[in-house]
Order: sequence, then structure tokens, then C-alpha cells
Amino acid sequence: MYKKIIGFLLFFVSMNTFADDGYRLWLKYDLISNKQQRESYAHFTKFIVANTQHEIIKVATDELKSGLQGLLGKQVSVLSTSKNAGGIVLQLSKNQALNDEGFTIINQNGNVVVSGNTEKGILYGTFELLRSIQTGKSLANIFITSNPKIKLRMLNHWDNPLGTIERGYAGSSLWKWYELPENIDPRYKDYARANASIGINATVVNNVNASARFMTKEYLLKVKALADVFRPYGIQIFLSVNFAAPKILKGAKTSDPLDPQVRAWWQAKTKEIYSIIPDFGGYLVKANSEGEPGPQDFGRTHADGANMLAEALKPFTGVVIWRAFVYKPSSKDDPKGDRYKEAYNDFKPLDGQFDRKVIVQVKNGPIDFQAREPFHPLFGAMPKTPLAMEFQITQEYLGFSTNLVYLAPLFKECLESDTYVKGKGSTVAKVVDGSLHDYNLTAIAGVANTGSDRNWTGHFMSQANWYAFGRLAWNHELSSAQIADEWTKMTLMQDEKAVKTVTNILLASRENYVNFTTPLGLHHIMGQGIHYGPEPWLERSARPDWASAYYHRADSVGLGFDRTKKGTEALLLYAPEVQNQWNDPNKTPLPYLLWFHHVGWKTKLSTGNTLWDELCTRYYTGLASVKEMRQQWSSVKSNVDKEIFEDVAGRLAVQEREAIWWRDACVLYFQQYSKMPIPAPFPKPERSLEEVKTLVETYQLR
Ligand code: BDP
Repeated sequence: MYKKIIGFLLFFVSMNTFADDGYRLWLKYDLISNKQQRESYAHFTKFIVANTQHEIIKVATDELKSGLQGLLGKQVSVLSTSKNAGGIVLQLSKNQALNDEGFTIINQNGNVVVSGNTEKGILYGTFELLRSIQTGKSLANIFITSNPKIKLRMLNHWDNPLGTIERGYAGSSLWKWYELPENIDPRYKDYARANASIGINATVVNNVNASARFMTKEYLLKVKALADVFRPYGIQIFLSVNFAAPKILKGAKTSDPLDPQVRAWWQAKTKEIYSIIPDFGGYLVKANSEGEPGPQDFGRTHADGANMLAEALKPFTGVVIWRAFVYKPSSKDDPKGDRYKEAYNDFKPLDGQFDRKVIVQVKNGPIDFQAREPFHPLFGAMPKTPLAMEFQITQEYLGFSTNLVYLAPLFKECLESDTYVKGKGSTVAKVVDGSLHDYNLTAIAGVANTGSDRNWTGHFMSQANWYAFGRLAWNHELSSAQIADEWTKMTLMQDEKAVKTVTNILLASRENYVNFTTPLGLHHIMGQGIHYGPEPWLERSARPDWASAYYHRADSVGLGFDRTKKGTEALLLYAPEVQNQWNDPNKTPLPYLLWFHHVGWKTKLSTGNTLWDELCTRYYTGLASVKEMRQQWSSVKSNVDKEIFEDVAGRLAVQEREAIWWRDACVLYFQQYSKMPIPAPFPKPERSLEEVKTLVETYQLR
């Protein structure tokens, strides 16, 4: 009787809908409202069998207990052994089909058995089991075998020591450096849980524009405190390093990587780090890029710099992740000069010269995290060097946290691109997962979109991007639609019609954003410095390749950047098959057209429109699609928590205002060159170019 009353009370409490602030992410574990479904799960969740002596298994069972408590409204106890059926059994296995993080979930003798060859595998399997319940899958015949395709699945935090986040739009840093190591914010643990639940196993906690203070004992002890929280969740900590640290910290007279004193400094420092954090993951380095120090300051190469750090890491398990995001100023007047080619020109000749402990981390596209980019030409071009993928989850060039843009389609578009370097099917994904060139080390990184905002990501819907990154890092073959469906069911609602509406919004959102900002392959025409709003009229900047005109090349003839043989020849960096796709303006798919060609305003495109008419059509329909997203969102009002509903609705209203801004700015500006009218049936913008111009200036004022 007593038990029944408690059960009833628990049920009642979990049925009550409290305002949701989004803090729980996709790990909400709200009671499953369908009683029949709840009972079907109750059948397999009578008890949990696990060896909770191990800290990772303890985490897994705690998560299972709280998940089942929430989802099914019942307390499940953990036993060390049981002969009965109807429980969940977490056990170690020796399964040759599994790698050291993989797992299986099977229904065996009436129990749901989650096994892995390591505790980490079991942890990931546990989250998969919870996900199955959260998304309404039956456990009766469950049969899952899953291995991550990439070894290091990492977040890169661009978090600064003072608590700001470079390109962060969700509050300040999660890491409270001044309170560490003594004061452990409970949020660190929730951060780790969320990452573990999607298979993220590594994190770089400080900005790539790195402060040398992270190499001091004072700070290493703070980092250790975080590492201790993350470890039971299977997450390794990495640090971004300032290449000039030996000199800055007065350990050497120079930071030249070939200087014996410098090498000795890094060796001693690395040893010290491992004495403090025994499972330290390694170093991430931004060198000789955007003013950061690096080996080229001393006439050395990127390989010299990376290998020096690799040498310091030799006695340990850690690795060096060396970024390829480099570009020298190139002049607009140099007909072959093109930022597109810079990283390739710097790194391709170094293939084969890097130590085995080095991974070169390449951004998805050749310029800089634009809303759409062709895949980076380095993918496939360095068969002897493991290449890691770097995506940006934070929406630096995708409308900050005022815009709803679901990024899985962007990530997938790049991963599925075919490099053709070993014939058809040599996708970027196969370069990154190591299968194409037999790389031993494999890694994928996402620049994090997390911050101190209560809902973690600023825009509530951007949680889906953190989620999608993790899921694709584990298995790049998952579809954008499947990930959207999972996320929506776990985070927002179960009602099928509403789930469909939300996933439709998510799936269309990236293309909508491209249309009202940079359609047809336009790129890098955003507000200078802040990267917010349009500024296509920017003709000069501190560097030529920071100006918009450098990229769009609008003139009286047409629009777009000629990167063919007649232009800067950037296209020649790709395999012949790729060149063939993009060489001929008549055959280049429209999404990439202006990336590679300067196209006449009156040239007819495959849509039947002239370039000018098609450009206008995209800007106007892009805006219309934002209005449509708003309507669709309104239609799920009754299915969404009020607080979340209002917040997303408000941000969508902002997005519409921004879409009008982009449209007006771009059609009015480019019209000066095309000298053609806005095509019917679209109305002329209601304001002048001058009026729109002042807007971006407003945002750039100090
Ligand atoms: C650019 C960002 C800059 C970063 C840089 C990088 O604007 O803040 O430091 O990327 O990736 O897109 O290093």
C-alpha cells in the first residue's frame, strides 16, 4: 500500500508540467504519457545488474536509474547479480565485432543485455538504451551493434580565461577559472553527461587563440579539477597551446622549435602535465594564423613545430592536433592570389613529414565556416597525414543565436562530398574516419556552441546542433532526418504530427538561411569583424581577403569568383573528377556556382531565370521561408512547453527581421551593378541602400 502511494505521488509529480527552461537538453526523461508503452518497458526494467565498483559503470547505472525513474515513474534497484529475467544487465564482453568503445544491446533470456569490451562501451550502450526508450522503440527484440567510426570525437571550446567566449552566443564560459579548483560547479557534470550521451569523448577547454597561462601549474591544477569530473564520463581533456609559451613563461629565450632549450621546456612541461592529469589527451595548436605565434616565426615549418610537441608527448598517450586554418594576406591585384588555396599550399608539401602522433585539423571548407562551402581541398590530398575534420557548431556565420539553423545537413554535405582521390566513393567522411588512407589516428572536432545560458546554447533549437554533431561524430552515416527526429522526440514532444512539423522546420532551415544570406555560392559578405548582418559593400579591410568585394567580385558584367584556370586556379587543387563537376558554369550545381565562376547578370541558369532574377528570387523566397517557419512553429504551440515556445517564437521573429535586412541589403547593393529591375512578382524593398547600410554600422559602433 505504502509503495503504491509513493508510486502514485511520483507519477503525479512527474505528470505535472513545470515551466521548462531547456536545461535538461535531450536528457529530459519526462514520464512517457502512454500507459501501454510504459508497461511494455516495465517488463524489461525490473532490476539492473551491474558492477558499480567501476566509476564509469556507476555513472551508467545512476543514469539508468534516473532515466527510468523519470520515463517510467518507477524506482529500479541495482543488483550485483540476478538469476531472474526482466532486467537490464550491464556486462563486459570479449566481442571481436566491437572496438574499444563499441557496444551491443540484445534481448537475451528475457533480459536486456548491454555489453561492451570496455566500461566506456557499456556507458555508450546505456545511453543508447535510454535513447531507444525515449524515442519509443520496442525492447522486445532489440538488437543493436554499434562502433564509433572516429576515435576522437571532440568539442573545441573557444573559451577565454576571463570567461568570455570567442564567437560564443550563449552567455559566458561554463568554466569558472577563478573558482577552480576548489569550487566545482555542478554544471560541469551535466556538461559531461550530455556529451557522453552522444559519444563525445574529448574536449579542448580553452580557445585556440590561447593564453599561455594554461601551461602554468596554477592553471593545470584547475584543468585537473575539470578532468576529474569528466573522466567517469569517458571524456579526456586537451589544451590549446600558445606556441610562444616557452618564452612568455620565461622558460627559454626563444620559442624556436629546433632550439634545444625550447624542446627541453616542452618535454618537462608535458611530463608535469601528465603528473597532474595522467590521462591528458594532448595539445591543439593554432600557429601562424591570424597573428598567433608559430614555427614560421623562426623560419621553421608547421611540421617542425608539430613534431617538436609530438616528441614531448612521446612517453605518453597524448597526441598533437595541429590546425591547418592558415592564410597569408593575398593581394586582390594578384590575379592568382586566393585565400582558398593558402592552407593547401602550406600543408600539402608537408605530407609525410609529420610525426605519427600528429593529426592535422582542417576546417570543413577552404574559407571559413560559411553557410555553404565546397569541401576543403586538403581532404584527400594528404594520404600520409591523418586529417581531422573541424566543424563549427557555434553559429558565427549563421546568424548567432537569433537564427534557427539546423546544421546536420551542412555537416553531411561536406562528409558525403566525393574527393575522388582513390576513385569514386572516396568521400571526405572516409578520409576523416581513416578508412581511405588507413589512418591510425582519427578525429573530428566541433567548435562548441555551449555557454552559461540556462538552456546551454542560447537559441533553444541550437541544442539540436550540439546533439547532431555528436551523433554524426559517432556515425556519419546517420541521416539528418533521423537525428532531427530523435532530438525532437527526446527534447520536445512525442506527438507524431508535431514531431513531423518540427523536423520539417529543422531540415529546411539551413537552406532557408543560405537563400536569404548567400545564395548561389556567394560567400563572406557578412558584417566585418562581428560577422553579423550583411555588408556586401565592404571593399577594403585591414587585409584584402577580409573584404566582401574580394569574394563576390560584382561588376557591370556579373557576379562571382572565377576560380577556374582563367581565374585563380583554386579549382585545380581538386581531383579531375571534382574539377569536371565545377569547371563549366553551365554544369556547376547552382549552390556552388558563384564559388567558382564569374557569371553574367543576364546569363540564363538551369532554373530558366537569368542570374539576376534567380538571385532576387532566392533572397525573396528565403525570407518567405522564414515566415513559413514561424507559421509552422505556431502550429505546435500546444505541444511545446510555454517558456520554450515563446522563446523560439521570439527568436524566429528576429530572424525574419534579419532576413529582410539581408534581402534588402543584397538586392539593393548588387542592383547597382546589374542595373536590372527587381523581377515580378517581388515588391521593391521599402528602404534605400543607404538606410540599410547604417544598420551594420550601428552594430559595429563601439
Ligand atoms: C574565425 C573566427 C576567429 C577564430 C578563427 C579560427 O572569426 O574568431 O579565431 O576563425 O578558427 O572564423 O582560428
